[in-house]
Amino acid sequence: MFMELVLFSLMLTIIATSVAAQPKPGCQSHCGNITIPYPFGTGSAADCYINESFFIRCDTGFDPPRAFLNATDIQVLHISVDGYLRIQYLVGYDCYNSSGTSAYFSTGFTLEKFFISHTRNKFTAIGCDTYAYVEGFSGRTYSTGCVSFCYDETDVVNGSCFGIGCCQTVIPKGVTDYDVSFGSYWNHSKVLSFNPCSYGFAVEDGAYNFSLSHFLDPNFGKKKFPIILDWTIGNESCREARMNPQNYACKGNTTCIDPENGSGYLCKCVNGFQGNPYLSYGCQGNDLT
Ligand SMILES: *[C@@H]1O[C@H](CO)[C@@H](O)[C@H](O)[C@H]1NC(C)=O
Ligand SMILES: *[C@@H]1O[C@H](CO)[C@@H](O)[C@H](O)[C@H]1NC(C)=O
Ligand SMILES: *[C@@H]1O[C@H](CO)[C@@H](O)[C@H](O)[C@H]1NC(C)=O
Ligand SMILES: *[C@@H]1O[C@H](CO)[C@@H](O)[C@H](O)[C@H]1NC(C)=O
Ligand SMILES: *[C@@H]1O[C@H](CO)[C@@H](O)[C@H](O)[C@H]1NC(C)=O
Ligand SMILES: *[C@@H]1O[C@H](CO)[C@@H](O)[C@H](O)[C@H]1NC(C)=O
Ligand SMILES: *[C@@H]1O[C@H](CO)[C@@H](O)[C@H](O)[C@H]1NC(C)=O
Ligand SMILES: *[C@@H]1O[C@H](CO)[C@@H](O)[C@H](O)[C@H]1NC(C)=O
Ligand SMILES: *[C@@H]1O[C@H](CO)[C@@H](O)[C@H](O)[C@H]1NC(C)=O
Ligand SMILES: CC(=O)N[C@H]1CO[C@H](CO)[C@@H](O)[C@@H]1O
Repeated sequence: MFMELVLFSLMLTIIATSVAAQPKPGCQSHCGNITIPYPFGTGSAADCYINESFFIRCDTGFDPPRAFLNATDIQVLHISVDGYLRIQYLVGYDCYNSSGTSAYFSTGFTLEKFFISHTRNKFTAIGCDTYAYVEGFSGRTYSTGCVSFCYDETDVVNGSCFGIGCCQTVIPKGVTDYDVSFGSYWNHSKVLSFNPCSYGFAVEDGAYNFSLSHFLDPNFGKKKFPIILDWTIGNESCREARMNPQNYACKGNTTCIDPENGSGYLCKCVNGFQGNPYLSYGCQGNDLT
């Protein structure tokens, strides 16, 4: 009996997940192992996605194929109909050797329609002679970042990001474009033996654990970390969007949600219903009563 219950709820979970992840009928459902639910879409048919901004470029030059936001090098790892995307992006770095700068890369990207989630990511910098700034635009130009100085390897607390050798700060609300730059006080000359580089990157909360070994890891600058982006439909509130029924994205058995930041809206199946709220007949009650 207990096993049956377990199996039964497992089945429900599987059904709910696969239903929510539905593409538009007739449209390509996957790119490699990434599921592409409507309002996102890929392929040549323009009605497979709600808007050019939601078009996923599936690059079959990779094996397995990789999903990208169109016209960018931003790789998509997961698409959720709950209003977020998980992407991955490059680490920025500022490296030195005894003759001065040896390598520099200012990472960053510009998004048209999506925002770097300010609640689910942190800007992270590591290094012992390190200023790392994030500059960008969120309706107004902003600049934020963090600073880390240390003089001895033994002062760095391995495994914890509390400001000595590693620091984290929040990313402002509504950021659509972001750029990381670096500065140092002594060109790392006082710490060169154990810390030749500063690194800076936005990363999903919990997806990076600092380790002292990253200071001397020659491959750290090639790493990519996951970042959560928020998406919404359009730029209207629910109230405004409902007044324009042809373009209203929330289908039957749904409610409309105004996200905290204001611009655009999201759809959700009403309580007790599962599926993709952006598809006609997408939200179904479970007929198991
Ligand atoms: C997709 O495949 C890659 C490796 O090929 C794996 O690391 C990743 O976890 C897979 N993603 C999903 C959503 O299964
Ligand atoms: C994707 O990007 C390419 C290159 O900028 C552009 O030509 C194409 O129209 C875009 N596709 C969509 C669906 O927006
Ligand atoms: C420092 O790095 C630069 C640029 O990579 C390189 O040209 C130079 O030879 C390096 N100097 C030393 C002392 O390694
Ligand atoms: C750091 O390097 C820059 C350019 O290579 C140089 O102008 C500056 O004097 C150096 N600063 C220190 C403290 O070594
Ligand atoms: C970070 O450390 C925690 C606790 O040790 C662990 O649960 C988690 O999986 C680690 N995350 C990564 C990305 O290594
Ligand atoms: C720091 O911690 C990591 C794992 O958390 C370990 O692999 C590494 O050896 C440690 N480094 C030092 C210098 O203690
Ligand atoms: C489609 O794109 C335009 C221009 O980027 C935007 O103003 C509009 O709100 C978008 N529509 C949706 C459904 O996101
Ligand atoms: C919403 O987007 C449309 C089309 O892109 C634009 O004409 C309109 O000004 C935008 N409205 C607001 C409030 O930004
Ligand atoms: C609403 O849910 C009911 C019950 O599952 C279903 O029969 C009906 O087709 C749904 N309506 C729409 C418009 O999706
Ligand atoms: C989608 C969204 O809410 N965008 C707005 C978030 O807030 C910034 C600044 O407050 C606005 O510029 C965005 O348009």
